[in-house]
Parts: sequence; C-alpha cells; structure tokens
Amino acid sequence: MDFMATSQPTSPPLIPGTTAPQRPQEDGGGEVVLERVPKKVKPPQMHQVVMLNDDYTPMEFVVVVIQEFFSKDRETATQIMLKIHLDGKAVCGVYTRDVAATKVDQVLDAARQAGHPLQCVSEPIE
Ligand code: TYC
Repeated sequence: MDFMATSQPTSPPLIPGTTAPQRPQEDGGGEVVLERVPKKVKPPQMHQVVMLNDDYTPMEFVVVVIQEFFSKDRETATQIMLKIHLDGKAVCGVYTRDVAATKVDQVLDAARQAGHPLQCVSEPIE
C-alpha cells in the first residue's frame, strides 16, 4: 500500500549556537552536504541607570529606593545615595535595555506616588 505525505517535511532541529543550514551544496562527488555556519552572537547592548540629585527628595527615600529596585544592601545604597548627593549623579545598576527601562519606570512611579521629584535615566554604555 502506498502512503502519500500530507504535509511538507520539516527542517531538522537546530543545534544550539548554530544558524540554519545554508542552501544544500553539491560536494562534487555526487553527495549533498549541509554546512552549518557558526552563529555570530553579540552580547546585548547594556544600559546604566543613572540617578540624579535634587534638593527635595529625602535621603532616606533614595536609600530605600536603591535598596529595593537595585538590590543593594543598606550600606551600598547609602554610599550610592551620598555619591549622587555630592556629585550630582551616580550609576545605580547596569542592565539590558528593557530591564533598565523597567527600573527607571519603577523609580519614577515610586517617587511620583511619594510626591518626590527624584529623577533617573537610562543610558547606553560603550
Ligand atoms: N539632595 C537630597 C537632599 O539633600 C538627597 C538626594 C540624594 C536626592 C540623591 C536625590 O538622587 C538623590 N535631601
């Protein structure tokens, strides 16, 4: 009994770290070879979240925000807050673009809800 295929054949699964095979190539000896081309994987562009000083946001609020959203212990958060206070700004963390944008949103939301003018921005590095 003959059976007829009802769907297109699917591609073989990809080996992690490679791209899909190039077009089948005839190797000269009548064989068809599929060459796997190593994938060129670049690390993602990283973004630093920079917090800015102002004259009104309480130091304690900034310390808690840095602890909460940037996963710093209280001592580290206090040092970062003091650097912002003295230098005008400081980096609170480095993340991929979307994570950095989320951190900025979280900080701005918390500041707005508490009625403080605290500002922070995300900027690409390198
Ligand atoms: N300068 C603020 C004050 O004296 C404290 C402060 C620190 C505000 C860091 C913002 O990102 C900031 N109350």
